[in-house]
Amino acid sequence: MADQLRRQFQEKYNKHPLIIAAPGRVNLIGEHTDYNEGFVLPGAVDKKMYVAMAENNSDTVNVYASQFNETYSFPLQGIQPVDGWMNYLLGVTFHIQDRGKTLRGVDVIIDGDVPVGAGMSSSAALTSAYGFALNEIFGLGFSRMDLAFIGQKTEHTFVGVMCGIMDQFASLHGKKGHVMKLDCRSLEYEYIPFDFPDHNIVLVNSMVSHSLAGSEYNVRRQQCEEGVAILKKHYPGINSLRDVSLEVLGLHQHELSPIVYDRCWYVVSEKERLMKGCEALQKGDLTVFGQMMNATHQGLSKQYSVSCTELDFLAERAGFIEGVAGSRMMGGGFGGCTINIVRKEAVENFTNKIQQSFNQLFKVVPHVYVTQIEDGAKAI
Ligand code: GAF
Repeated sequence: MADQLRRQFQEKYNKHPLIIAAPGRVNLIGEHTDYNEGFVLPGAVDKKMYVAMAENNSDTVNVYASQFNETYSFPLQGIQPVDGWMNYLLGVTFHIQDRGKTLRGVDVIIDGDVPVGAGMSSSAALTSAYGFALNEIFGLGFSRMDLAFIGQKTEHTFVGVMCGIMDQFASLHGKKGHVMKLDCRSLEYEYIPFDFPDHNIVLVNSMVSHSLAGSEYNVRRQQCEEGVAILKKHYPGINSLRDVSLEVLGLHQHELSPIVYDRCWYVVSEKERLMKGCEALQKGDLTVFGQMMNATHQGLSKQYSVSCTELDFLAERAGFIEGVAGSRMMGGGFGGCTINIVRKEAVENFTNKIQQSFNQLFKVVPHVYVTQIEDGAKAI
C-alpha cells in the first residue's frame, strides 16, 4: 500500500509524501461504557486508513479520496461542517487551529481498507491518520492522546456523534499482540497480551451499514445521563454510571422510566462483566471470556436495544458452530460486525457455515475478516 500510494502521490502532485497508517479497532468487551466513564478493552487491527501528505506552499488543503475517486479542496480559514467524508478532515483541521497551532496548505491522498460503516471505526482511523500526519509535518507537538481528543471533538462538533474516546484512543495507542484496558475516566491504560496462538479474532459483517447509529447513539447517551441525574439527587457523589452499582440502581428503579432503567442496567452490568472478562483473559480462560461476550450481546440486544435482526442472528448462529468461544455485536451497533473468538482450525468451517446460513436467510453473503492485533498509528 505504501509504495502504491507513493507512486500515486508522485503522479498526482509530483512530490514525495509522508505516509501515515492508522488502524481500525476491535473491542473485546466493554461496549457503550466509554462515555459512561467505564473501562473498555480494544485492540488496533490490521485494517487501516492511510494518509499521504506533503506541503503545497498555499493556504489550501487539497484532498483526493482514492476509495471514492473524489477530490475536495478547502481553505484553512473559515472552516465549516459540510456533509460527507471530508467533514472528518475539516474538523481535525479546524480543531488543530483552534488549539492555537499554525497550519499551512497540504496536498493529501487518503485510502484504506477499513470497511466503512462496519463498526470497526474507519472514521477514527481517518481522523487519527490525518491528525498524525499534520502533527508530524508541522511539528505541532501534540501527544497521541491530544490527537485522540481532536478526533473525538471532530465527531462531536462536525459529525454530530457524541462518541466516547475508545475508537480514537485505540487507533493511536494500539500495540501488536495486545489489547488495552483503558479507564475512560482517568485515561490510564494497561496493555494486556492477547496471547492465544490457537485462536483468531474473527469479524463477521452483517452488511447492514450503521446509518441510524448517529442519532440513536446520542439518544443512548442521553438516557444514561438521565439515569445519572436522578440518582445524583440521592447520592451527590455519583457523576456517571461508573459510580453506580446494580444494588443502588435496583433501589431506585421506581424513579426511572423502564427504558432508562434498562439502559442503565446494561451499562452497570457490562462494567462488572468487563472486570470478570479481563480476569479470565489474564488467566488464559477463553471459555469464561466467551460467556461474558455472549452475555454482553444479550444486554446490547435486549436492554440497550442497539442490535438488529442480522446481528442477533449472527451472534446466535455462532453459538452453534464448533470452535467458537464467544460471539457478540461490536461497536456502536445498528449494523456492522460481530466479533467472534474462534479456534484457528475451526475458522474455515465457521466461515462457511455462517456465510451459508446468513445468505439463506438474508440473501447476502456476509464478509468475514480474520484479524490480527497490530500497532497504532505510525509513519510507514
Ligand atoms: C462507537 C463509539 F465511537 C465509541 O466511542 C463507543 O462508544 C462504541 O461505539 C460503543 O462501545 O464506536
